[in-house]
Amino acid sequence: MSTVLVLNGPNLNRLGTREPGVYGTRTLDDIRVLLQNAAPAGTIIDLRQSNSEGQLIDWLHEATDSRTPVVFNPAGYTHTSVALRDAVALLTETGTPLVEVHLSNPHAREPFRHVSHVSPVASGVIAGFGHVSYLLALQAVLQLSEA
Ligand code: DHK
Repeated sequence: MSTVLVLNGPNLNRLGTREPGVYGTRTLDDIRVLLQNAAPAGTIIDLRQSNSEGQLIDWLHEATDSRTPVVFNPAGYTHTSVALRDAVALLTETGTPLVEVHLSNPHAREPFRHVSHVSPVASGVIAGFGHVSYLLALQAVLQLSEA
């Protein structure tokens, strides 16, 4: 059995009703089911969400210690959090992959969304494909885990 941790930052607990024109109509639980169905047999999708930066950092430390690959949507913290960036760097420095994911394409949106503090220390970034971004990110993180 292997695990992929799928971490989600602030306001993503409101997916489904939050700005559906931007983020789509699927809930985070819908995305969890899609990912679990797409995952190879024996892979557990451990999807978590928090509105708290500290909680997300604690989960990244947990993934670092257990060498668990991560798909991470830092949501609004993408553009503001040096602390999250540092926690992601701790993880990826160990050789454990982390794919940054976004439902929308932040580069096609307001200028303040064009900067990601996480991208320079992530293994890669997938953005702009709605819920499909998560499926692509899962594929990528699994491939990187095998490498
Ligand atoms: C989600 C958010 O909550 C925004 O703050 C980011 C990201 C974009 C997304 O597209 O998944 O700017």
